[in-house]
Amino acid sequence: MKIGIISFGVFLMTWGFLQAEPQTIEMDIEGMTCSACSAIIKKKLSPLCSEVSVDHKSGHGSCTYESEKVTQDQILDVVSSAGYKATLEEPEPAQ
Ligand SMILES: [Cu+2]
Repeated sequence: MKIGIISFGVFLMTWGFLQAEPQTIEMDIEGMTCSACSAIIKKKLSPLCSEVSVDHKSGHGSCTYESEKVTQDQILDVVSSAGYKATLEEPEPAQ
């Protein structure tokens, strides 16, 4: 019985994941000076993104989001509302 409930839960999670079509956005973020800055941005983005990574040294941020619920503009807006300037990083062309 327990196993049945667990596998049903796994099924639901997998289903939700397949429906969501997660996308990843890569950003250049200006204005970060220390790890507190990247922590603030991470915290602000966490409600929108399933995975967030921000590095104040490289000025790079990336976040994984569900394209049906969140737009790239919303993510950039959240970063600028925190006081930093985010621009989309164009993916490097494959060589
Ligand atoms: Cu800082």
